[in-house]
Amino acid sequence: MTHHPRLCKPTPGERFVYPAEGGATNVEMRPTGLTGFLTPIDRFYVRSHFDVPELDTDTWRLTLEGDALVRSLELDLAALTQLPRVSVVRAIECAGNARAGFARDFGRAAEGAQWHTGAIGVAEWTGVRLRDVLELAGIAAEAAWVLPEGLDGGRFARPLPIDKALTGDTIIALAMNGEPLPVDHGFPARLVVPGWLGAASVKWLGHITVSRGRLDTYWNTRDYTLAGPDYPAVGDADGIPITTMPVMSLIECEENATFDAGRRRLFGRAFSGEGPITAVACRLDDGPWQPAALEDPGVEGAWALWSIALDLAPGEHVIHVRAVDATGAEQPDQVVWNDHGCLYNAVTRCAIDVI
Ligand SMILES: Nc1nc2c(c(=O)[nH]1)N[C@H]1C(S)=C(S)[C@@H](COP(=O)(O)O)O[C@H]1N2
Ligand SMILES: [Mo]
Repeated sequence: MTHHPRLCKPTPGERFVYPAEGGATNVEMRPTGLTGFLTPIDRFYVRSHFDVPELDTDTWRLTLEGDALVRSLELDLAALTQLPRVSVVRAIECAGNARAGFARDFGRAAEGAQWHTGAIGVAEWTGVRLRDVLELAGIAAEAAWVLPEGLDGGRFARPLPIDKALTGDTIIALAMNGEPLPVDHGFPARLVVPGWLGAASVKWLGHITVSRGRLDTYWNTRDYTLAGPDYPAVGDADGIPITTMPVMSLIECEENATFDAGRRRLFGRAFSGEGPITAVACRLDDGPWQPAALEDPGVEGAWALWSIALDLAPGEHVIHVRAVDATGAEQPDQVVWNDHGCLYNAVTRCAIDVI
């Protein structure tokens, strides 16, 4: 196995931004230039903790073991492709998306890559159900936890409960937007765990343990937790392990973009792991909240597109956006500080210049 020093796909500045403190393996999509509903591969953000491993389809194997499986198994790609093929359109969003908001609101940065709102994407993922793969090994009635592990240098791994693992849209993806899974996104096989933080969707999948007891890793006990003065430690974890992503939105506009005065239509997207988006409202500066038009895609686990026409007068302004999901949850005015800078979802803001 050879290692690439960083990302593999081209990440030109017209389409991507490298967040501060993100290193060479993390890149987010620019908020402008999105056209269709899906995020094209050449715009999809990448979040990798280690160098990208180069894996070979001929030698790649997925091994399954654990005290809640009837038998251990080793599967090659041919064995996976014999299972029923499924395609799902789902968002993957990093738990650290919009982390830069903490620095802006609290005057000090939370640890980690200073993402703006581009660490999210929606793709069509094609592959096989995780459930079908686990059933090949026989799932014991006592099965409680599933630990998928990546084949990257640090063997990134994060557990999920058996119920989530057995949900029909939790899949092992082999393709993304109709292309073989790109190297940066987990070639040849990655997990897709809809609605959950991106860290659950383990890339370069190589090993799965199914167990009767808890299986913890660094990434659900020391990172990807809500930790800090306002959050309790939970068992061995420094805070509350993150699962579902809360309601959040993005504005398809660069910070400090220039607009000509007049009536202008602004576009954006909103997503919640808890359920469909039911409303989006916008306000200019401290003006009244106005409802945005929602394009309901009818796609569970993906984003909704919104737009609004605003009358822009010359001067500096701030656009505010608040999305609401089907559970009634909405983007709050302010978030509570957490040390890892996760789940920032306060009202989305973008400063603009109108001339
Ligand atoms: N093996 C492995 N899987 C991984 C990661 C990683 O570093 N290694 N990063 C996780 C995190 S934190 C996120 S947000 C998503 C990002 O997926 P993407 O790079 O395809 O956008 O992958 C997850 N899966
Ligand atoms: Mo992430």
